Amino acid sequence: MTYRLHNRLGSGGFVIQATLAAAGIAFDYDPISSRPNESLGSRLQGLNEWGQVPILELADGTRITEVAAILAHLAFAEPAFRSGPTLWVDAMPMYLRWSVFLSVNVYEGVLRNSYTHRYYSRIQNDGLPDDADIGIESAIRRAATQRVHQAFECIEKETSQYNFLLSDRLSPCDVFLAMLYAWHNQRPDLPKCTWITTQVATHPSIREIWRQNFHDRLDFKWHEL
Ligand SMILES: N[C@@H](CCC(=O)N[C@@H](CS)C(=O)NCC(=O)O)C(=O)O
Repeated sequence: MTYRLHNRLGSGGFVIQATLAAAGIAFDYDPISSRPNESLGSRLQGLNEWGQVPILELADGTRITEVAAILAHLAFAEPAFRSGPTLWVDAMPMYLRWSVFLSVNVYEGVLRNSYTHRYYSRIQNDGLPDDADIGIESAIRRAATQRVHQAFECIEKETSQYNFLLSDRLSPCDVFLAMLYAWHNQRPDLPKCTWITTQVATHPSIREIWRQNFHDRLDFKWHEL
């Protein structure tokens, strides 16, 4: 087996699981058990000091973390990952731009909603006075949700000439966007992001993987549309 994907069901490794499967690339799946929004435990710590999934392990034992880095590696290393029959990386510069944009501006914003206490604790440690603590968790969540929404709006505007992010064909970036958009706390009211998410969740090569990961975790059943 060339690749081993360490992930927790319903987590960011969905993107890697779905894109490897869509590209027809064999991999071994190591399920890490824990609940969403909870720490992933000592076994994971041994694999990734930062304590997060996904982790893609290569044949030589190298372990790559960070969804954007894994997507970049696979696009460079695997022709089937970038040139069909399901996934197409039609423009490498834009592929790098949008996968990193999704990581740093959207995924990070989603984490502020899921793990708000991390950002809050840091503020407390910085010595803000007590009265600044009132309502700060909900303020962080609201600001993060707004910022994530703006990031999706930016993507819609900047890619308006195409159906998908890079072209009129599905790319791994679209799979990444779909997961993050489905996680977004707001009503799915951005037309392009909604359309891409529906295409990804109902894609014949992806629908079952979406169901396994998100059926029990997301109220909105994108894969049943
Ligand atoms: N920047 C990372 C974020 C990965 C991430 O936040 N993964 C979550 C699951 S969706 C996680 O492992 N959370 C556990 C934790 O942070 O303790 C990436 O792009 O891969």
